[in-house]
Amino acid sequence: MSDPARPTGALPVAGGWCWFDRVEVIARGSRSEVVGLGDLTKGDRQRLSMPRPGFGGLSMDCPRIMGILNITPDSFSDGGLFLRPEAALMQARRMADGADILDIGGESTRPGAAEVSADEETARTAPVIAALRDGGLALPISIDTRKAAVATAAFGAGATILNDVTALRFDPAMAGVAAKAGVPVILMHSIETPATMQDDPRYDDVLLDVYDALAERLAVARAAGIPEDRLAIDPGIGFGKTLEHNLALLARLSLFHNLGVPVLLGASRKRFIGTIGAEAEAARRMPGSLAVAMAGVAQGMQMIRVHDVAETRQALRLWQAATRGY
Ligand code: HH2
Repeated sequence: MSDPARPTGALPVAGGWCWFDRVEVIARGSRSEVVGLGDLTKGDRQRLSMPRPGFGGLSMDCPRIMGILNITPDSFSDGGLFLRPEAALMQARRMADGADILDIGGESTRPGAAEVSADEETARTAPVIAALRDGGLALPISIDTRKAAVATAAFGAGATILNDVTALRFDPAMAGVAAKAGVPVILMHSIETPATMQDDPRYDDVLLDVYDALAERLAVARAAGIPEDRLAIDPGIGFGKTLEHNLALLARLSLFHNLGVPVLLGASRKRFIGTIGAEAEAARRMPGSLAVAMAGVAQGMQMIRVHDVAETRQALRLWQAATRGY
């Protein structure tokens, strides 16, 4: 909840801007049940309410905006726009105004996308990251890649966060590289590869399957030497998910706070926004993207990954002011 009429005894969600005074208990094969805080163990209450550690140098007590820079010819909404280094730099500088993090990627992971070689992906991303740092940009930069070689080059050029849409599954060297670099890591849920992930994806229970898979990836990351206070998770909207799957996840995003780490939501301009919002053109899905981003903020999502940074900043300022009442 984010209502100012907050009952005594309500607890903060992850030390942030939302609160809760009841929880929904969800289990496989049985109906969910809403219970009061008194029915939780002390450990449960603590895990859900304690402040999250800072991530990539950013405190997690207010929603953070991650601006997307795709240096690709074929990304689903901005493919080709920022492939030239000068265009990429201009867009990065434009976004740096309202963004808390810049997320730079050199390979499209849209449904059906073909793999790009590590050399090509590095050539697209590392020089732009280096030029941004040379120009004095101080914002955290995440490298959006599933390949260890690309990540290594990006860290060398000045990236400070790893964003892996396969949660360290794709490249066996990735976990070791991230542990050694000492960078924070975003573990996103996905299945298979972009080429095949939308071929009839199935889950027993999408919410609990994604939750369990992320719990398993967190354990793998910790075992590889990446400490918990450097990990964040993301349910991976649109990655091996149908419209129904995406909506089931969005309606109960707050479940993911139970994994004890910051949660990122990336829904910007994705296909389900076009379907429900009746907008075939991805670049025209900003209004729907804002609505979904604010729905995520209302469930305590600590990071929101977006294409339209200035518009999201404006929406967030207004969401915050209108829910606070001052
Ligand atoms: N979505 C995309 C890429 N990377 N990373 C995280 N953590 N979460 C996401 O939801 C996510 C992501 C896909 O979107 P985009 O980068 O706009 O497109 P493309 O993959 O076609 O470059």
